[in-house]
Amino acid sequence: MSEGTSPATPPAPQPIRLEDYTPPAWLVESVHLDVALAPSRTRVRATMRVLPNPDAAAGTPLTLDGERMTLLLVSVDGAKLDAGAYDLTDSSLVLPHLTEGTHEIVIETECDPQANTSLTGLYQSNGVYCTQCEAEGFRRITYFPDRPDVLAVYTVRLEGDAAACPVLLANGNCVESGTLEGGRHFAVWHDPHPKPSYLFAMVAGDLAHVSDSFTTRSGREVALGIYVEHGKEDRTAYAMDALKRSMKWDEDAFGREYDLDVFNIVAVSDFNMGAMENKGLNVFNDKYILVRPDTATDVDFANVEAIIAHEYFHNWSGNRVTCRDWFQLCLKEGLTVFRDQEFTSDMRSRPVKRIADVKTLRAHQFPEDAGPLAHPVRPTSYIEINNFYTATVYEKGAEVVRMLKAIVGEDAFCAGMDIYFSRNDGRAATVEDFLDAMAEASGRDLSQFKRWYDQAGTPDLVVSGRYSPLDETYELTVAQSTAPTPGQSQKAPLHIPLTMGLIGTDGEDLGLYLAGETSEDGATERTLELTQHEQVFTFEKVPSPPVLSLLRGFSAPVKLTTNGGEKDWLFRMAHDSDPCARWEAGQTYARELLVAVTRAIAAGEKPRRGTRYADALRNVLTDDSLEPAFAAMMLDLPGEAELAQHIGQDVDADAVHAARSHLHKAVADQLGDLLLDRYAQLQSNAAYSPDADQAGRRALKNACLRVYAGLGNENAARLAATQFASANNMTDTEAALATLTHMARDERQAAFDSFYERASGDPLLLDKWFSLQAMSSREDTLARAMELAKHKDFSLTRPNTVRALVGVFAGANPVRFHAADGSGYRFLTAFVRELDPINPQVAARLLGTLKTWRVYDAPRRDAARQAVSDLLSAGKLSEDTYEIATRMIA
Ligand code: 0A1
Ligand code: ZN
Repeated sequence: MSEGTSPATPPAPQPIRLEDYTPPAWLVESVHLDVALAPSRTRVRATMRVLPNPDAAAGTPLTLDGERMTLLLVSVDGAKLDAGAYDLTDSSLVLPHLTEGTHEIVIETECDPQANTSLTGLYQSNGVYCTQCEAEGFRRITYFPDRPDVLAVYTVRLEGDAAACPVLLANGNCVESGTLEGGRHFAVWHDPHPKPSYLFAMVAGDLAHVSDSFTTRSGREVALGIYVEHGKEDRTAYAMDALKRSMKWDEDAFGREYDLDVFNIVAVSDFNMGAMENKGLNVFNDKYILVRPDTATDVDFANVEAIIAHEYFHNWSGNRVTCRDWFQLCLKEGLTVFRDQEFTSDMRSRPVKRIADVKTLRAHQFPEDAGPLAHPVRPTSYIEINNFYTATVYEKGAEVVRMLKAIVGEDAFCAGMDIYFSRNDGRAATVEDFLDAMAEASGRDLSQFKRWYDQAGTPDLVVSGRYSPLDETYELTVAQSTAPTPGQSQKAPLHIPLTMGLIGTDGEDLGLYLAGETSEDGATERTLELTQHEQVFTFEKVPSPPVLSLLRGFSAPVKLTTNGGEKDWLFRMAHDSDPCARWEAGQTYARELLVAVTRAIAAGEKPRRGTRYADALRNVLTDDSLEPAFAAMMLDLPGEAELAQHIGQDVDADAVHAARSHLHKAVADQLGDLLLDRYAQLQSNAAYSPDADQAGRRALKNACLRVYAGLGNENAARLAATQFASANNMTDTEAALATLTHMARDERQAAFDSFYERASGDPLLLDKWFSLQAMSSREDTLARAMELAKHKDFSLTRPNTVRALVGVFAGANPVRFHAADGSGYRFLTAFVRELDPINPQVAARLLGTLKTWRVYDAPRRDAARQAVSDLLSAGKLSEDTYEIATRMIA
């Protein structure tokens, strides 16, 4: 650099593109890893047999990915290489002169697990060594072609201090172990199934363990182990039970059997995501393993069950059949989410699970699809792949599988799954492989359906129905469109399954006779297939004007507008035979009411009190035929974030909050005594069980408390404080605190202080303490969050705690996060800046919570843009955070 010139700006990170995919030039047959564990100087000796890929261009150098390690030695076929014989950069090691044929490459490296706060590669969590290799963490353990289409057989020899690391685990089966001099010991693990490097795992430390076993349907005895910190063994029973149920379910529902002698799970407290499906050695965020009635809520129990299942199901959808490249991530994730959703539906209530999934989709994926971070289920480019573990890839990916099933039918879907698994077993597959299997099994042309993978954005369906009394027909006109998303201005029509019914005046479903069909159908529900911008369906033999019930079972991830109104919604809240559509009728009514209240408040007019809506909820509360969990969902008003999304532009977060509080209070006023009666009836002295029935009753009881608390008065505070004091399970404790947290009353402080004492020394409880305060709608919440970020129990190196405080504030407290003066945004971006050098992955995810900023009004938009611009100009960011920040304000 010459004097007087400023340093050159580093080049902007370059995206990786799907269209540039080329097969690997070299394959790896086998890898032997020799790992000598030490906190700051762990040595890894990798011995691999490599051979040219017959499907790739010959004569290409061998490129190995690697970063953040010290290279100690490279040898080829027994001969050590001089530094001049290879090219070493910050991110790769290239061996340019390999001749054709098979070679043995030996590489020795050293890394520093203790200093690794990014929690990818090899790191320590509370003194336990563990690894996280998805997506590209293996390249921090050794130099290797770290890409999912290079599948190798792994043998791992782990050596460590016997006192510090009595437990030594890796993938597969343990084939040897023994003691060594100097207080050290070793274990050798062999995994016979070829796998990509992202599924590699090892764990070493002083852990307690509980064991059990499972016998597969062909008689293989599998030893099951769950490893946890000492003293936490009594929180593992539910996870173990869920694991055994998952193993059985995958045999029954998908014909998939487990394929090793051992299945181990390790729970660690510091983990970037929920859990990881490493072959035979799943590593979990301990939040999703450790549950006991006094430490975990019903929702926590349900999450444990679902995530255990999810990771286990990956053994086939992800591990046996893996992904060719990271653009195909939905192939394993969407499919596995679909499979875990089906498992939960079979274990619990199918309608309640479906509604819960729709709520999740609407809360997380719809806003993503409508904002600056929108991307297709199969993205076409990325800078940092870790930024694409998104609601779109996971949840919308699962919806796409569900729609496919609706279109091809149950039998063809099952046949297609069998073809997919058997044809691609041991392969790195693509979305096309999946669709080919389904097309073959069903005989259907899925070329238009494939657009769901490539086109971002949530389609809008506008539907109008017209009854003709003269010829007793009902004509349904359906138009579809999708708004432009970043990089995709033109949208083509999608192949959409629309499940519907017509309800007669007596509340009974009518038989459906579609004009032009030769067979007399008469079924009361059917799935229409939309393929064009606009389509008309005519139903015959309709004796009187029906009420239209659309999107039953939420058959497609779309936004729906119909020409129905309040009368229809009320009718369907009472009569729709499809629980999902019935719930949706209530939500639609409440949403429209809330929009009207927001407008009235802004115009200085007297807002409506929702009398008819409250009457409909009264019916829900007194209808004993309803499942309590379903009734609880019916009682929930749409959230403020969802309303903001629904309004879509120039949203004033304070007005939305005021409107929702107004309607909440109005409903509480009108239902007051009934809520108290139901609350009292639902109290139970039965011993706690996390099963769906009991959990459903608690959900309804706590929904009564929550709605009643809309009164915000002394009675409500007393009720919540009494529940807090007398609760004998965490579900009730947390529900009481979640009610008190919004109040400005003495009971609140007393309860939080008492909970803090109880949480002392228990990180999972402390995280609840942080998040219950961060979600408070009180005006002083930001100030409190700033204080809490300096609390002695808060730490930037613990992702769960960061998410509990900052993630909850930004993601679940719209009125305070979207403060008009931008203070919430600045809190977030300042925090992200501090966290970025420590843990870029978590920092980038946190920044993603800003993705809805464009729907807010001008002062908020200006403040959000400014906060992100300031972050970008404040100094070098990680690629993870840089990518999110630039897309956010592009
Ligand atoms: N495949 C895991 C999730 C996961 C993804 C990435 C991770 O690190 C970047 C860790 C875990 C799953 O779907 O459960
Ligand atoms: Zn997954």
